[in-house]
Amino acid sequence: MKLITLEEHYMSPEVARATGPEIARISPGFAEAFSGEGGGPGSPDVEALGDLGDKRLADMDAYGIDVQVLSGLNAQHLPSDVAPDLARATNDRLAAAMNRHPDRFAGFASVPTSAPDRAGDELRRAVGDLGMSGTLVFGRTEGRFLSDPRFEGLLAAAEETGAPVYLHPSPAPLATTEENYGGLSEVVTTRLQTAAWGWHQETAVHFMHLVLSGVFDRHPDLKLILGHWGEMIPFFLERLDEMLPTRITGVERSFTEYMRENVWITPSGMFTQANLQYCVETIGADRIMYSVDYPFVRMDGAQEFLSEARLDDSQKEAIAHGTAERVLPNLVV
Ligand code: GRE
Ligand code: ZN
Repeated sequence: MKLITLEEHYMSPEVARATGPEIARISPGFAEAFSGEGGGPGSPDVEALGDLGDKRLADMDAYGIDVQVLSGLNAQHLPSDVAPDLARATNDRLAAAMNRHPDRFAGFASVPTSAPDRAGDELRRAVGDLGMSGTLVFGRTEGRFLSDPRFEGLLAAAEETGAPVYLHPSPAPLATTEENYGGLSEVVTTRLQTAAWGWHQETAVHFMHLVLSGVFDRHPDLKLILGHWGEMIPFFLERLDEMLPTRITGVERSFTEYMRENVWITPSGMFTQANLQYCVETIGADRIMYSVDYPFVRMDGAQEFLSEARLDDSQKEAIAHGTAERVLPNLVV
């Protein structure tokens, strides 16, 4: 089965250098807890992370991944004075890799959200001139959700170009982290606040802010993608709809309706059949796209997970590639 995967990362060296201090400030212990050296869970294959060529393609070939939609890490933590230039450079570098391998690589742009007036233009350039398929945004920027008025230009550009915003987890502000996750051993605190739970809870809350502040009412054609099976939201739709009905929220639709009309979800390498079955039932196979979260998660099992699923072939094809081809602009097929 042809596989197109959407949450597949690479590290741009200049962005890594510029964002290092901010990551260390808001997520102390992060580098130690996830250093590639020890090869612990969630530790990336460092060589693969930096690679936009042979190493990555060899892994894709070995595990039957046809196309990776690539995204650079952590642009939302760039200092505002350097963010526009570094986002631009990292997008140019990604576009060059896409041009070298147009049938294997597509791209989600890095956008300079810490210089928000420039973010919409960079997304338009990336989609219009560089052939990218959307943007992947690492959570909050300087503590602000994407519902903050400063990001209206970015959301308008995403809506107009048809480019989805993939909302990826990222460290919460330090105070949130300390309040909610402190008091345990450093490695446990760091993993609990990040990839084990905190990132996902915070991304879910971010999505709730988008809904409740009317982002999807102002931008009805905005497309949002959530990884990790919708960052737990599908499993709480009953509760959200019941406790936050439209007569209380004042927004136009229910959480379930926004999930079915503006949002697509991906597994991010969480290959659990029960989650897939549940999300197909509640959200629909045509709103699920595929992702591995390479190289934080390895690609083995990506083909088997879908081929073994208790779904009909048309549902499997939609999840494996069909929905991505329909929803993402510029996807070379
Ligand atoms: C990611 O997806 O970006 C990621 C990390 C670190 C650990 C796990 C993970 O950056 O999924
Ligand atoms: Zn990821």
